[in-house]
Amino acid sequence: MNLGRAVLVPKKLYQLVRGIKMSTKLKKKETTASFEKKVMTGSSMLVEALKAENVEVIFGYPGGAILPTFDEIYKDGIRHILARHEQGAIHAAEGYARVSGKPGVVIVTSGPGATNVITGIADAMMDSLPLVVFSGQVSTAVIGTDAFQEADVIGITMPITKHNYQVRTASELPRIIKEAFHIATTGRPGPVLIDLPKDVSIESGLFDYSKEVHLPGYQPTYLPNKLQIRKLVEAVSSAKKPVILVGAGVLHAKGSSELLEYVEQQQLPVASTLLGLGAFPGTHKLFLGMAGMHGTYAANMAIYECDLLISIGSRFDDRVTGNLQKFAPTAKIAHIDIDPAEIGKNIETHIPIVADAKEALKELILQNGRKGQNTLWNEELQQLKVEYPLWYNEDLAVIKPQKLIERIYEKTNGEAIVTTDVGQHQMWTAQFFKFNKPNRWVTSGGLGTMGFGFPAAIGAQIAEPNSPVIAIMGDAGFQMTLQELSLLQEMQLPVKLVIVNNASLGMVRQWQQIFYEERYSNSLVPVQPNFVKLAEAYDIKGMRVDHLADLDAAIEEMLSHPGPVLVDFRVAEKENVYPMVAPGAGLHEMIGVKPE
Ligand SMILES: Cc1ncc(C[n+]2csc(CCOP(=O)(O)OP(=O)(O)O)c2C)c(N)n1
Repeated sequence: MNLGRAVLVPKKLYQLVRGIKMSTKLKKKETTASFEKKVMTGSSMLVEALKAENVEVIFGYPGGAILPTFDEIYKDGIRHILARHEQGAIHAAEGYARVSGKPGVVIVTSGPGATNVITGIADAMMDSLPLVVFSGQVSTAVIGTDAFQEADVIGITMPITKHNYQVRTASELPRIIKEAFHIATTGRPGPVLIDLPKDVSIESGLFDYSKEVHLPGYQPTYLPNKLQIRKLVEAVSSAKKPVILVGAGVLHAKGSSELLEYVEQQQLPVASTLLGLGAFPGTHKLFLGMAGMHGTYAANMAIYECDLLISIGSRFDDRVTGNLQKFAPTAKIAHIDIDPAEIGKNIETHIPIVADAKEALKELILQNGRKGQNTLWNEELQQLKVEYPLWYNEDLAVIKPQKLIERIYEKTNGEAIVTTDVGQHQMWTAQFFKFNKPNRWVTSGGLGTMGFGFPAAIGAQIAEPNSPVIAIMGDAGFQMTLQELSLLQEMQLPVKLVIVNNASLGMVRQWQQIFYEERYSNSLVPVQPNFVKLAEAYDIKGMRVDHLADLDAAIEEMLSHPGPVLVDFRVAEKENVYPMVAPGAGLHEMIGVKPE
């Protein structure tokens, strides 16, 4: 039965929000080899299309509605990683995408399989990660009847995907897959979902995998408007207190070397968002550190006092800005972003530049504008870096979590790929691990998803089998997706699992201590599992470290072990992340800037 074109759910609102710009021009892009046209089933088409897109690995979990596709995966031999929970599969795909720069591909079944990837889809949407997610669906004849394992995945994922499709005939599948990869990876990257009813995956149609995508309504703007660039060049020339705020947009655009060149050309100080870390070298003299809630004093004061703030690929997240009324009150704001919907969303912008970050930076370098008179400002900021460094009180016996991160940084020479979960350990890692290279830092920023760090590390290790990968996690977050120990055991990936064990939901405990008069409601977990035995149950080396005296040797043993290792580091339980911008405060109103 041919029902004509796929049901393209009207998504204008979301298209606007995520920068899918309406235009009448035709987009043509040649990315794939031409594939022979032939008649085949929907599920064979899916596998053929993935090969045409040069997909090397799929993350997924099978079930009834997607069985024809898994049968095809079996016959074809295309690499599929069987996670132990769909959430594990999608976070692994996110880690893979973050490190490789390629789209992560996920295949799950209908109903619970699909709903189990919702958190990951929302996470990828918030952090602009390219994913193509296939969800099985019940047959077209029973859609809408509450059939077994039916869920309205199109409805559920509408606000958390860059686009979604429900396929209605096999012959439209090649076009849909082609479009999905194009949409996921171009412009501002994001997740695209394809809902595939079982009968469509069984029926036959003509496989015609075109080289071209025709999406007249989707035309991301890559090249900057030269007049706007001119305005920015002039603003930089006349600025006395300029600062750059760099976000993950620079990483997505692969624009790190251009950023470095531009910064050195103009001698501009740089602050970073959480997700932007690594886009600019963390040990560079002009780097001020992370800005925002747990940012450095120098970065936050630079933003508060600057007269020109140049945001490149950052979206002025509330964790970065603090109280908007008090944000950069005397600054002219320039905002470079590929997504026009971000410009002016949170902050009034004086120089908007809709462009790919790399292209905009290339143009700025080319213009080679007159440098601003900011030597004094740069010196002042250097002084702030020296006077107000990140700090913690040392202890002679107990392992301070900050110390743990510092020592891991030093012992890996900062070369490792580091993933984190969400909480205090995440902030300490962002503060104390200096990322000098792009795409070594994998964390859940926008959604703040506990359970992300471990599966993301598996995906990162699959993307880069020869690089050291360390997952730094809280005791609570690790337990949200620890079922993937089974996958780690099976694959024997050399991922190092670091549990920063403070026997509590640390970040929650910190907020309760500071803002809820120490009423620790459901945040203390004094009874902890035996993580060593847990690791050993999966034939993974397990270690526990209680004393500072054993810290260095334990880190060395962990790093030199050829296979996977889990280390339960028992750290100081009541340590807080400082400095901190309390909710409602401005960036200049940080607490805990200096030791008490
Ligand atoms: C799925 C999910 N549930 C709840 C939260 C809220 N939350 C943020 S941090 C945190 C505590 C995390 O504890 P742990 O993993 O031990 O890390 P720590 O803060 O101690 O380093 C919680 C509950 C969240 N971010 N994600």
